[in-house]
Amino acid sequence: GSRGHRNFWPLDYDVMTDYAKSIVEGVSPTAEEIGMKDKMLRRISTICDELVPGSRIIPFGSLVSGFATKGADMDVIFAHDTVDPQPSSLESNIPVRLASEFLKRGFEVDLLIKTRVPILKLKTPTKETPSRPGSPLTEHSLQGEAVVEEEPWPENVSCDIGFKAHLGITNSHFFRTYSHCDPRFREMVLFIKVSLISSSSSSSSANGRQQWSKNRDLNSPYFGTLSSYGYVLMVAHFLINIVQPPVLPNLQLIPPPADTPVSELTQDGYNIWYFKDLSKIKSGDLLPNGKNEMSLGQLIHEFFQYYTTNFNFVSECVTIRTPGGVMYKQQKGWTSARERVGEMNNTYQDRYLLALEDPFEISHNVGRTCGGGGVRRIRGEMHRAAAIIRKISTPLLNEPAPVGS
Ligand code: 3AT
Ligand code: MG
Repeated sequence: GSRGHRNFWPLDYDVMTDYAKSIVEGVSPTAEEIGMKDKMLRRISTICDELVPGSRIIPFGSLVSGFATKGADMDVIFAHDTVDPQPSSLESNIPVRLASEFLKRGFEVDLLIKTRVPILKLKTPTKETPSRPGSPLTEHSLQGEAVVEEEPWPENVSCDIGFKAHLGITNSHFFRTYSHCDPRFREMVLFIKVSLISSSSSSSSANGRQQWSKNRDLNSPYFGTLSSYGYVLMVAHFLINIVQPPVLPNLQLIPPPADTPVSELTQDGYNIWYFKDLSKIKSGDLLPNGKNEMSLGQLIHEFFQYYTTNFNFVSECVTIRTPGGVMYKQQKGWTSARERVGEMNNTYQDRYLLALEDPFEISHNVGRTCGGGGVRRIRGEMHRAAAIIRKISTPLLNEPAPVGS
């Protein structure tokens, strides 16, 4: 802009760092909440096992990765050895049966089938609003005898159940390992989640000091922006491949020991190897150029600056595993949108306006949910965030610039 001198100011990130830390602390779930969710998982697991003996509930997502904010949803996979991929009727369809069961228990229930794999969205009953009669499933006359619970459920907790074991479980543990490498990774993810993207999970935490957070609505893959996971990839890419010296080592580039079991090497045909030895990771030996000593505030600022000025959204692809971390859409053939047919014969769009390569399923663009408007809004908010940080980090704003002439 017109204030060309601003780049010569040495920025002081103390205020920003303190601010970011207070936000992170404010949105982190308490030990009590984590315990409550563990217990809920066990109860849901028991219900599923009663309905489909031998089935398992496997958690993943932010509860596993450690990137959960207060009130975050729970993500689980329903796993069973003999799930019929082509159910012969609505009644034999496991997602539908589970939906019906939780409806009877007073949950709010929604079954999404337009997604790549079906997702059953559950929300525990609240005292004020018992299960809504207008819930989509009642149209298929799935309600039955209400089940009386021996113990009330914690109110207003959401749980998404997926029906196909997928790399989400692996990638959640992958990022959990990464967050053990350096606490700034989790802090950045949480700060960016609440400051920039979150419209649901942070609004309840009502932190009056948030300056740019109110319902920015940039975290809605269903409505043309990005999933939380997408933002995690953007932060990881920045900390592994961009900032110098890197904050995080590239765990995928460290060769596996010869005796590594195949289950740690490949899954669904994808290379899922990453280095998992926490004691080595924590020793710092994996960072040949020494430890990055930047403050949290500076890293957040540089993150926003990178994505608003250096990263080329049109031609480049965010990648974690690639040495050097630079990849072009052209190299991946990610150039024009195409339609695909999903598991339930539904079609969905693959778009490449924002290209985020999944660390394992490298043919999958995690940013495919982003439309043109979504990308513009995300970039706009990042711009705004960078400008705010620059402002609050510029000391002695009213004095003449110390450098330049
Ligand atoms: P929230 O706390 O829910 O905001 P999260 O990390 O749990 O953050 P999501 O609920 O959006 O994120 O997704 C749950 C997990 O599913 C996270 C990741 O392991 C996996 N996942 C989500 N989106 C994708 C994707 N597009 N590709 C691959 N894995 C994904
Ligand atoms: Mg989640």
